[in-house]
Amino acid sequence: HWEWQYLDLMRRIWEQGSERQDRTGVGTRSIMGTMLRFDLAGGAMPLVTTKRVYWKTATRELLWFLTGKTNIRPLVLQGVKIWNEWPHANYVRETGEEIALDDFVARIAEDQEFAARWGDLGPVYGKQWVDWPTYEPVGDGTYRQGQGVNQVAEVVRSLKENPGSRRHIIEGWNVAELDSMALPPCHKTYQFQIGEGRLNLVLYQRSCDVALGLPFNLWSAAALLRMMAQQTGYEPGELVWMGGDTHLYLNHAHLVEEQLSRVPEGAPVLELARTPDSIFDYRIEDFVVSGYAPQAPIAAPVAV
Ligand code: DHF
Ligand code: TMP
Repeated sequence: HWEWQYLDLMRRIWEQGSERQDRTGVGTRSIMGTMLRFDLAGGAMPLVTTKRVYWKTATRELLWFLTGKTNIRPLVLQGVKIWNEWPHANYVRETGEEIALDDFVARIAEDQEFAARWGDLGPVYGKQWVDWPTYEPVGDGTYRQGQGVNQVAEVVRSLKENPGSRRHIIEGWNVAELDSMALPPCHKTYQFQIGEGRLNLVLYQRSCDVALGLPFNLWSAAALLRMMAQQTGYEPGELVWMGGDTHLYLNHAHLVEEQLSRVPEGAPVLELARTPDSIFDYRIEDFVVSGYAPQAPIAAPVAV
């Protein structure tokens, strides 16, 4: 079962990882440089079964990236909570007002102006993926803003027009804009490749929360690969996931212990119910999962 790769990684980090103080102050055990591989033939998906993973939430996040939006309000309005902590922490830091997370999120939902001011994460994934900023020299030594680059559309085009290329890349790490992002991108580089008529993808993730983030990241990368394959007419191939600092937070001990006592079950399959006109036209109803009977959820706090 593919999922042993995930569980083995979790065990290896917990037992052999080096302990590090990290930005959040929680502390981690960590291994630098890791890899997982999955074959997506036949609709198979790397969807973790040893706890319930909210794959619809992860899919909604992916579709939100593809809209180019960076404000959490559209997620909040769909009940997706995974990005709420960062704008909240920013609000509390900047205003000094000790508002509870739930009250802050309710205001984001109710008040569009408040959301515009306080709900934005800065130029994170969505912005860089579909509207990477460019600058053109004016001639007098100054620059003006040029047309943004839609990297996702470019990759769809290059896969069709130049399938042998080794340059099918979507990059999130815009060095010039890192300082204005709530979090610099974790899943930062997507490289597609055609081999033996199949579409493969290497994802490089510079920093990985194995307990909370990774199940989402694997699902989303596989879903993106499937969508790209559908749009370009290739069969889905392999997903190769590469991690930089791959870690477990020290306050996830209960999750690690519980999850490592469980055994993977079943082979969930994703069907794309429709072929949308473009990579930007998918809707949540297009994602139909069968064969997913996960074990019980395991809640754990997210390090902010
Ligand atoms: N920070 C940290 N420390 N770890 C992360 O994984 C992380 N991920 C981010 C932003 N910042 C992060 C965006 N993605 C959850 C999952 C993914 C995610 C953020 C949070 C999470 O809390 N998952 C829980 C609950 C999911 C839910 O309620 O919908 C889970 O049990 O999977
Ligand atoms: P960092 O910016 O200090 O590396 O912290 C980011 C944390 O969030 C780190 O624990 C990795 C985690 N993370 C994921 O694992 N996956 C994700 O998709 C995101 C956004 C964050």
